[in-house]
Amino acid sequence: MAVTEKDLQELFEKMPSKVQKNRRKHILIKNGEIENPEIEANTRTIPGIITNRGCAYAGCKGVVLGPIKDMVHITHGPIGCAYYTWGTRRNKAKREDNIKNFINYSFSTDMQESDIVFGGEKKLTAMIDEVVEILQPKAITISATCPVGLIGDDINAVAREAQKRHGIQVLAFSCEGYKGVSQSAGHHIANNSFVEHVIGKGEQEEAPAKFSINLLGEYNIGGDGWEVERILKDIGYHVVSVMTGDGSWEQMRNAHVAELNLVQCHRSINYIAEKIETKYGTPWLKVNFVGIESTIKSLRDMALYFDDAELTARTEAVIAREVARVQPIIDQYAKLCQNKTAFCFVGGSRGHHFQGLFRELGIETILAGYEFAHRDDYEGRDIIPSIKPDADSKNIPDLHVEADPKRFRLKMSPEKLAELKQRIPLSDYPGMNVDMKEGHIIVDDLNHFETEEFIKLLKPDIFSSGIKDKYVVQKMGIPAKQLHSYDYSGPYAGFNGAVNFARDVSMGFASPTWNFITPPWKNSPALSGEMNEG
Ligand code: CFN
Ligand code: HCA
Repeated sequence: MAVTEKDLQELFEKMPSKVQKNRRKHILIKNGEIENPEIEANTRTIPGIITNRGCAYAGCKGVVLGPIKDMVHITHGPIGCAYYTWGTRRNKAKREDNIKNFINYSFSTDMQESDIVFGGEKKLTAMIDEVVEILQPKAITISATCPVGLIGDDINAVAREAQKRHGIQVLAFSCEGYKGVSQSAGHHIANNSFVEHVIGKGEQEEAPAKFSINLLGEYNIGGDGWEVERILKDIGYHVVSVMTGDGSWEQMRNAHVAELNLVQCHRSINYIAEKIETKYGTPWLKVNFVGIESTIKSLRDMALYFDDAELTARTEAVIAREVARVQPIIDQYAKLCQNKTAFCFVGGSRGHHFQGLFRELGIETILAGYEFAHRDDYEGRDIIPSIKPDADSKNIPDLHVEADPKRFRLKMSPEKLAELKQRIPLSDYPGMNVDMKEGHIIVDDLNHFETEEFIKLLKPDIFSSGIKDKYVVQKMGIPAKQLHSYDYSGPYAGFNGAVNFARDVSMGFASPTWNFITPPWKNSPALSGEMNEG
């Protein structure tokens, strides 16, 4: 069943008029006849609406900094903020020789009422000294939570002093939760600091091996990064650094030597890719390792970039071997998924990335959207050149970057790069709106009310989102697959990931649980559509 403009109208009419006016701009029915429809995104959620969004602190500390294993990440603020950004996002990290791993610890100044009244700087200073004495990290981050900004603690001054006192890097992030309108502002704050203070500060001058790459915007949720690295290493790539899944400060400092930056999550890290190109001359390539087809395309684009006969042959050999191994297994699972429909609503890039994998299983995404993506994620930057990818600059000042005179090295001649950009659009990427099918719905910052209304209207076979709405949806009798934490399964990226995803999704459909749940519309003729029949 497709949603019509009339259905949308009825849905909007249930909202107060001010809310209606706002939400109309965030919801679209895909209509190919309207070229490039505008969607409002990256704007403030109406207070009081139940949204899945998080805050700037979550985007900075939880998403971008959190997975870096050899830095101690201190949350200056209440314990809840520290705990939430440590225990819920799946920052998986392996032990490595000569690289410390603090991922299993959560560090917080645990601010109390007296710290709010009298200031928390002394407590923060004492905590840094304690951390250095006990753990001897090479670098520390301090992230500010809301109260810190409100009482005016100067975390930058504390960091500067600590850096002098201990001779290690101490980075302060003014990522108070209320900055910006979502996590997205926090990504930007974290990235700006990395470009200024971490990347390019290592000793290495040359790439340590042929085909050296950085993997940007891969956060290793459920081990995705490990699966991608397995494939890349098998083909013959050398991974200099990953930002930031199972990431390391030591490795990030030498990221400038890589010959190519791969960008997996475009939302959270496009800032870095652009800045590294300007500062160190490293081109970037948008990739997507979610789904078999996208993985194959990404690997082939990379081979085109490096333009080496042996690498290209190896790429094809690995693709052929992997597809032969996984496709028969996926085909078995796909039998349970044919002609099913999905909602796919995640924070940033995954709302788009997982649609391909669903489609490979025979599942069509009929409603999708992002919590906090920007217009370029929906509409595609190439389509609207006036929209800069870092539209967050209206909240967070953009970092001005110039070529680093000591470190800038053209990784490829301008002629060769220009020619390649023709063949593989290195910086051109279609937004979600392009891939959605006719009549399907695109919703920005989907809220709880709309979730329930769209479920009743469209009755999807599977709902994919996060922890905040999963159980409401399951109680409506619909299997819900978390695409943030993967419900503690995974990896879902690469070839092995596609098998895991196919298994988990088909298991969701096959579960007898749904026979024991009566969705609300089964007992309500109006909701089931029975009243309209005959
Ligand atoms: S791992 Fe990434 S892929 S980083 Fe981003 S935009 Fe979040 S934490 Mo949740 S799952 Fe999600 Fe993306 Fe990039 Fe994750 S879709 S909301 S801030 N995200
Ligand atoms: C965050 C982190 C989160 C939350 C997931 C969810 C994640 O936004 O602070 O809502 O289920 O992936 O861990 O996006």
